Amino acid sequence: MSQPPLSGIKVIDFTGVQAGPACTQMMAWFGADVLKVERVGVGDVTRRQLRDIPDVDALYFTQLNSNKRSLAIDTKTTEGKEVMEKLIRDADVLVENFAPGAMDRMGLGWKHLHELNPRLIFGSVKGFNDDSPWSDLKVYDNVAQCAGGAASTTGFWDGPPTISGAALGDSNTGMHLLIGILTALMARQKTGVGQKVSVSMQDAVLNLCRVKLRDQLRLERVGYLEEYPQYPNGTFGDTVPRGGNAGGGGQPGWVLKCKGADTDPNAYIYFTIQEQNWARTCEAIARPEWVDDPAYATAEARQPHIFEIFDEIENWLADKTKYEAVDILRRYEVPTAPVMSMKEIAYDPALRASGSIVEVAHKQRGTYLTVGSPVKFSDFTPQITGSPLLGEHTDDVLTELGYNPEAIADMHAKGVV
Ligand code: CAO
Repeated sequence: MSQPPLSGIKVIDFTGVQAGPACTQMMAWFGADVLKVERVGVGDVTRRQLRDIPDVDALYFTQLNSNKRSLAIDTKTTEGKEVMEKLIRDADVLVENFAPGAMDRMGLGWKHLHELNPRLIFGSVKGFNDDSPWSDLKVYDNVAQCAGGAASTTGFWDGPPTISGAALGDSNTGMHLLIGILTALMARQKTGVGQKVSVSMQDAVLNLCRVKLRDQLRLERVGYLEEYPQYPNGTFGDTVPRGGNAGGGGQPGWVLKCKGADTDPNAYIYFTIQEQNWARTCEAIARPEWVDDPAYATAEARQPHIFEIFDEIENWLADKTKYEAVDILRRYEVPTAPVMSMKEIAYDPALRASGSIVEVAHKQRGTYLTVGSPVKFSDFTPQITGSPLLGEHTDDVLTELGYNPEAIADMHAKGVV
């Protein structure tokens, strides 16, 4: 392919923190011209959050804003708003994830954007849908994980609701928004008209929790959930409990300890007991007698003492590292993988080879490590480049819009850019 798939698509990236930037970053990876519009002298708050090097853009920013250009401009000034409106007239997509009402307060609500450019697609992230009783709330990732059902179903039954390390509220919402924007771009090919695409973080989390809603309905009908650790020896209330590390499907599984767990907090594997693979699983863990033993032979017979079975498997794992264990178990088709630490992920040669972890150049840092595209194409390889410095492309963009050097200097002097 000579051109990246989204080349020619102009995106105004009016986003901050994680949910919006994750969406526009992926558009940039796929070839769109993504212009990040940021506050003068401040920029996206993540430039300064959790810095590891003084006065240098934080990794939080660099990992979510690669392949973009940056325009620093005060969009609340007359001149700044004029620049924004020029950009909007020529853009395909504008994405924002400000606090509820912020776009309207800036005079850039959907109605006005649509009038300025009927072809424009307007992507918007908020914590909650417009008709939610919580629509006015400011929301970060963990808030959404709680509101979307993930927290109440994550963790152990004797502990509090728990947040996932995966950004289910943030980057996940950005991915949902991206699907919506690409769909709207396809619709525009037929109609010639853009539309507003909204995703609430609560909905994006819920969309990943559908098996938990499935479980709620099952629980209401039969009063128990046979794949949860609470079955059959514990009790169920009227809502889906936290299931620890239980599998979410019909195959029981658990995180099991391997050799070295006393000193390495990640010396574990996930072990799945696949029903149709029970005989080979027994062979793999050197318990061939379990194949025909009535106490072990069926899933129903195993469930009452499933934790004794997991204990036995841990005994088998005690003299094997997680990698050795997986190497044995893979030969018997046991669905399994080591628990990977972030350190192992960062230096994993296979993830590097596949472009899933990449090292990119940055003007202040030298290089930095970041997550590359999780989407692989047969005819296109995303080229990940570093994130822009604040306002790095301000003058270029103003020149492209037709401002002469004097006008640009005047805007600098007034603090508009
Ligand atoms: N020039 C001038 N003003 C600008 C500007 C620019 N280039 N860019 C932003 N602003 C203004 C906004 O208009 C807003 O002004 P008002 O408060 O007067 O309307 C102000 O800067 C701050 O906007 P904000 O949305 O960033 O506000 P915040 O930091 O208080 O809240 C957040 C942050 C994330 C809680 C909120 O934006 C939010 O709830 N967003 C929706 C959900 C979301 O995406 N959450 C974050 C997910 S990632 O963790």
